[in-house]
Amino acid sequence: MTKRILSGIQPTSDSFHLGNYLGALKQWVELQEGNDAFYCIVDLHALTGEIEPALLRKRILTSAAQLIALGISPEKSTLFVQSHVAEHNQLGWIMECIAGFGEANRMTQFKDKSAKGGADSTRVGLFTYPMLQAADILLYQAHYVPVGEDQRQHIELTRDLATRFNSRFGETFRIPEGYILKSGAKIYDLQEPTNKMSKSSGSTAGVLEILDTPEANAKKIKSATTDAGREIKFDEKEKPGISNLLSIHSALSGQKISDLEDDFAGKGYGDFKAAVAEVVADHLRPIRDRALELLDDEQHLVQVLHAGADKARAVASATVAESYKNLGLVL
Ligand code: ATP
Ligand code: LTN
Repeated sequence: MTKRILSGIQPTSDSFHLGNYLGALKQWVELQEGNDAFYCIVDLHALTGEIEPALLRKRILTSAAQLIALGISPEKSTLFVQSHVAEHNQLGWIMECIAGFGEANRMTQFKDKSAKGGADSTRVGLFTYPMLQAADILLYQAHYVPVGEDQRQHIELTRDLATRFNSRFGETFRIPEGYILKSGAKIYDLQEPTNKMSKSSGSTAGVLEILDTPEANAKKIKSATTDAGREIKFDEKEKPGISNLLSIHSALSGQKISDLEDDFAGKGYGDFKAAVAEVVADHLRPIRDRALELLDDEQHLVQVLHAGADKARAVASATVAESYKNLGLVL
């Protein structure tokens, strides 16, 4: 049966990285086949951090270009920008009025991020972020929400809010389920292979970016941290660097890790790293080229996003109307 899929990604970096791609976006592409998928660039969520207008605009467009380039088809899926569909704010407010202060205060992402920034630079919007995320999901009556492990708590909150609303005001929302990849979904920083590859890691030396040149990425792979041994073997404890490179190769080439270990038996780290660099370049080159081509025609890109927003709005407005009616608001 066709399932409704909804997910979102923040436009908070100049380029997505390989962790985003292998941990999340590759699944988005797979899930658009045979399902009714809605994919959203959550620009309003990005306003909860530092706001740089010129940079934000550029990053929203770059995000869209990359999503299309890596395989999200605007014909198969509904690809849109959150701020183009005002219903997100409308239902977001309703969710804020359903959520308890205490339960919002238990969100670990808020606790982590606000602890880093300190009280003075923490915005109220960062606190209410999960209620807007709940609205993103519930507006589309999603069955599944493909996300990384870090989003599990936000999905649970979304389910709690929907259940509470339904039982208090009548059946309005589908209760969504997280669609969370188990092992193998985590790609680590090449320089610090015990930390996840992350856009906010401070340095990009260990981050493979989709929009980087193949040469730049090859250089990063060649200087990836490895242990002192010389065996190409998957052992996350003793050999986190080599294990990470094996995971990357395997995820992109489709070859089993055990086969790769056999292929590289007796060869050195240099040969192995060169092979990883080649696999990465082969996969990312066409994505990068297509994204840059799409960015050349900004007007067309914006048109595609507006068309997506029209499709999204049709679904979202029906949900808002239903929730308003059930709340007793006069339509
Ligand atoms: P930040 O460092 O600001 O938290 P991020 O680089 O982790 O950002 P997000 O925008 O939080 O990226 O994540 C987008 C999606 O990519 C999420 O579904 C997340 O789970 C996934 N993801 C991010 N980093 C990795 C990684 N290293 N390995 C696998 N999946 C990842
Ligand atoms: N919080 C998510 C981004 C996000 C999202 C969503 C994901 C905002 N709204 C709705 C799934 C569904 C993150 O930081 N990865």
